[in-house]
Amino acid sequence: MNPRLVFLATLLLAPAGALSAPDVSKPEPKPNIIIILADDLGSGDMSCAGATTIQTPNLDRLASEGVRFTQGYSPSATCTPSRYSMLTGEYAWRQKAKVNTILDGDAPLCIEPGRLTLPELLRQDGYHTAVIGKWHLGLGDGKTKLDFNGELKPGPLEIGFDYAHIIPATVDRVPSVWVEDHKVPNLDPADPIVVSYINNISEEPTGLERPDLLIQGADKQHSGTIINGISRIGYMKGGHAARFKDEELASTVVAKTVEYIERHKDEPFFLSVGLFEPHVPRVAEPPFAGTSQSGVRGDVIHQVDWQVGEIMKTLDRLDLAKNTIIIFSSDNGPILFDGYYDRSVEDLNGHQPAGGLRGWKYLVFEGGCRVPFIVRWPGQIKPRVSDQMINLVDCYATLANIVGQEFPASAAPDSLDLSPVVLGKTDKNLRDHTVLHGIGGLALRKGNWKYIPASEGAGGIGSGANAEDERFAAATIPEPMLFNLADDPNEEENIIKKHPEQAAELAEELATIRKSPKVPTQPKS
Ligand code: NG6
Ligand code: CA
Repeated sequence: MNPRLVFLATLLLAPAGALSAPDVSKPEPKPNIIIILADDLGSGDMSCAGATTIQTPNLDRLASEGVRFTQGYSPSATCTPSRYSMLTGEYAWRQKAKVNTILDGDAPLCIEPGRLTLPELLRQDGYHTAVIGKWHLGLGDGKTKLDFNGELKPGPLEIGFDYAHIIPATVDRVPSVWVEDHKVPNLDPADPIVVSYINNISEEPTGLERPDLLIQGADKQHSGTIINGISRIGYMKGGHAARFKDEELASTVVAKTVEYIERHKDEPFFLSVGLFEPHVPRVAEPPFAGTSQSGVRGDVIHQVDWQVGEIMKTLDRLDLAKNTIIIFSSDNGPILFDGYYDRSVEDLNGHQPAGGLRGWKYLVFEGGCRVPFIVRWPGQIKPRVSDQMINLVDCYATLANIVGQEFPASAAPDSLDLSPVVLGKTDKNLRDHTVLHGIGGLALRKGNWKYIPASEGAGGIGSGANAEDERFAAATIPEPMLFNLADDPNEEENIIKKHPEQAAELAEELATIRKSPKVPTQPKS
């Protein structure tokens, strides 16, 4: 046929708009990013990581559809410094006392407003950004006493988040309320909130006064004002209509998260979800009570799994799964007894929360800092299990690189771009070392060597941690230690006397990293 006629026929038959040149330059839509951080979940707490008395089918599915890192680290063995590092790309201990501690519910914001945090960077790249669940990074400027009846700022909205629905600190600390953007929702002005960590300003009973009212017994530190039958750290008065119910926390996280995803399904979003489990106080929602073979701690891990499953289901329903990166991890390692006599120790039934690793939350031993670490991005990440090292502090540079957003190196000084590792483009260990932070101080892992300097344990940190308590006594390291994790993954044999030169090298390197970030410099992929 005459080519001109072919052209004319095409014109007539073509649907409107089909003749314009194909838009080869049209950028792919930016992937949504959801980081889900559990609270005190151990590297052995998922069934895909060896748990048998606890079942985590949704996490197992997430892992089987993405990469599961067996050498994933939290930057610290406690919450505040870990979350600080994840959002800023900077090790929290560089900030000295401000973020080295575990913050109380009325502590000021520990991230400087205006800082180029990960959410702020993504916001500048066109993302809508939100945080739902546990916050624990402080609220207010610290100049005046925080007033929970007024505007709670600066807070998440001043450091890069467009939306926030959070609980200020931990569920075991007052005030036991949610904060939405700058306000406590459902607050009755006739019943104002008063909070103190020093004086008992409440006429309501404390756990010390009325242990008979408690659904879980508690240690002295957790024996302040009783709210919902649970005594908390600190004292609280008022705000009755705004108080959360412990057995509705997980459902609220799910409801708020689903609502948020539905509202923002048509634009790229970055959502940081802080789950409350399996941190104390452990109260399972009715469908999960008694479902595990490891007591209430196992039950609330089932609740973690359910929440992750609901988020995955929502992405599937809205056809967003393929274009959403999910990172699942934990802010620090596990612990059994952490202030409440909830039978987590007695009911363990042989389960190993840290998968057999030495130590617990608070400590720089592997058990305190090695955490579950799963990244799923369908079609982009080849499903696999990887033993490459990764740290939550790397979320910043890695995600920035994946979405193609540049930032000055000084903005996230300790964050490595591990996108080649995450996307499976290299087998190399681009992170060959990591600094670990616990209540006793710092430690360095380099390759398979692990060096822990001598330290006085909890004495120096002023976190409210009681140094006489055996949980914290383990942070006292009388003699420096050296382990080779390849031969001795559970840090059983201190081989410092056999390898003094190796220990000296790591000690020097730790000192150098303390002084200046990103040393040694990031290896090339
Ligand atoms: C500690 C609490 C502990 C827990 C922790 C914070 C005492 C004796 N212990 O100070 O129960 O609340 O802080 O945990 O007060 S974290 O996961 O948020 O870091
Ligand atoms: Ca934690």
